[in-house]
Amino acid sequence: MPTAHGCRCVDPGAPASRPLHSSARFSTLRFLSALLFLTLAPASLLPGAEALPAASPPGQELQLLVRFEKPTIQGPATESHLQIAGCDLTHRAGEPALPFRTVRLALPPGFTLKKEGLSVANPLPPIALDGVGTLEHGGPPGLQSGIPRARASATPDGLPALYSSETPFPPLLAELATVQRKAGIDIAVIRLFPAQYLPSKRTALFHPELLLRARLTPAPPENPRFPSIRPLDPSETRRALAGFIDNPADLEATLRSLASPTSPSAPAGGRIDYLILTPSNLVASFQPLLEQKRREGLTAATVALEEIASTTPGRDLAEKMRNHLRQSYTNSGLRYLLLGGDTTSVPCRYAFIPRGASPRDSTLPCDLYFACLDGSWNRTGDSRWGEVMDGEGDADVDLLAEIAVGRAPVDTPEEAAAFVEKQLRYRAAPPVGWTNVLLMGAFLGDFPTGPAQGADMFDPVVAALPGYQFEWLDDRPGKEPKWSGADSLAALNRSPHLVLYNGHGDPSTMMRLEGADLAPLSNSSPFLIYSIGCNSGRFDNDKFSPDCIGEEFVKLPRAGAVAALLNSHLGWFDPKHPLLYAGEFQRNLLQQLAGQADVPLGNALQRGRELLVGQVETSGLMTYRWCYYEITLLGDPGLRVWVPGRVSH
Ligand SMILES: [Ca+2]
Ligand SMILES: [Ca+2]
Ligand SMILES: [Ca+2]
Repeated sequence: MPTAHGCRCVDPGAPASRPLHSSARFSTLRFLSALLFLTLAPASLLPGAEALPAASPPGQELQLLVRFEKPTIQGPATESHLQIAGCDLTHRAGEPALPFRTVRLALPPGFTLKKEGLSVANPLPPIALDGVGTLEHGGPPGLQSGIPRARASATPDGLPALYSSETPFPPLLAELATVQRKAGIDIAVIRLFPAQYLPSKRTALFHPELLLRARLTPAPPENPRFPSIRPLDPSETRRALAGFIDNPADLEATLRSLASPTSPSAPAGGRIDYLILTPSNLVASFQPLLEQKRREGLTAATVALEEIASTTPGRDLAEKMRNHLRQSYTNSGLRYLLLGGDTTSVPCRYAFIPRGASPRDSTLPCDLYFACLDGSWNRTGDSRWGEVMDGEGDADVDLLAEIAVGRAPVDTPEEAAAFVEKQLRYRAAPPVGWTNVLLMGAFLGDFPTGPAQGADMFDPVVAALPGYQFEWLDDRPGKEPKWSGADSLAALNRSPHLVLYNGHGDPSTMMRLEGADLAPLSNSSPFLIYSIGCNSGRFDNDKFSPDCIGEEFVKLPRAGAVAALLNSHLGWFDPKHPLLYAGEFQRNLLQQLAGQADVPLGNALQRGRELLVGQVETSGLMTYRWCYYEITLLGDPGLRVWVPGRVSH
């Protein structure tokens, strides 16, 4: 695959999501952080949702009563927002931004949900909200050329019927986003709208309670080539879905009905919690990491890729690897996968999201393929994986992971040994500056909505990390860089624990550094990086091209990063509300790390990602889907991150 380099044109007429490639010009937008941050708590942690007993006959209808706190109206009357605790906002081109609550319902075996099966009742009369003003509308969901239809309806002028209508919008209070499967259980993802807008009157209706009814229908037959998989141990299903679904009592009933009357016997081939897939010449280099996992109580194993290539069916090596993982998940209890090599030896899968005129701009390296193990990920059987119709039974492709996945982007035994050494040293004791966070924010550019600053995305990050100290490299309030690569290097050498970079990037550039600038790095403890910039995690270079800078950070012997969370292609933000898109995924990961004791990095990444599954689009330019697919962990998915106040040795 070719890699994308250089500058992409910015359309000054489109207040849209923007890619975070480098070389944009640099200014300040006071960011409405409170307004957007309200939406973030996992739904299951929120008060106000209670599952009601299933209607008769059992198993064919699920009901959920959801109560909502009263909305607040924020912003100027010409561009206001309705905010409701526990709700996200829609971001649809030209449409008024409205709060919705993502509901995730575990379905009983053998049943599915279609959109016709959804209905909503209002147990209480709606409350009229005056003084709402004109709600801010979503910008066009991208700026790439070649998609004129998206642009035509990108403003309210393109949707005259909606804005002149006397009918409350949206007309339906519930919308089926997708039916997914995780840990053997089907999960209906539903958007529930507690407020409706009356554009012609600039008022709204608020529904303080909504009773969601999901009438189920028989599930379609399975694809015999990719039959359903279940975890070896039913308790894994309970663990995987805890805090994620809104009807845990229904799940418990399902698990009881599936439970074997006798204790499960040990798997014939032995249990494998943690697996490294690597070419045979790197097996020995990863051995110390296996031993560390065993000391942590996991059963760990390495399988040589050559063995999988010769024994496992599949149309190519990536599919053979995934078929092996599906077997290992079902038969051996697999939970973690480390891809032990760069793409020259351990292939990635390329996912397809139509985004622009060029196939290059629609195809991205996507290790999520090895985490989401249901179905084939390419039901249509063509050369495009991860399309919205590539799930089984005409459903969306699998978006909910069975296992946590990371990649060690190494090519040689020496590189693998250096990678492993940093993993072991990081876990041996808390890093030197383990409560220190380096925040790097860069000016993102001038837009029709005003200047945008990467540092504005850090407000929720700071709130999510109590007990940490923050060092800032920050261009605000100006439009010129206030910090240089030398400043970056000096701050990194003070050995912070977390390094967050919110600015533009490309395969060779991040934090105003290039790969060749990293040699003087001498941080005494390896740090953890999260960058939302474009392409700094573009790990799929061919053997004639240099690795991306994110790989260089992770590969650097002794110093640099223990792990990096990076975009494998374009990163996206909203110039008016920079947190949107890539920043939300970053914030979610940090909330996951800070909120739980000893949560492994790969699990934190995946849970943070999956809490945004209600935003993943199936049409338009699919900006959330793009972010969802591309965030890549270069590092050990089982790495337990040191968190102040939540230390275990
Ligand atoms: Ca799945
Ligand atoms: Ca396909
Ligand atoms: Ca590479």
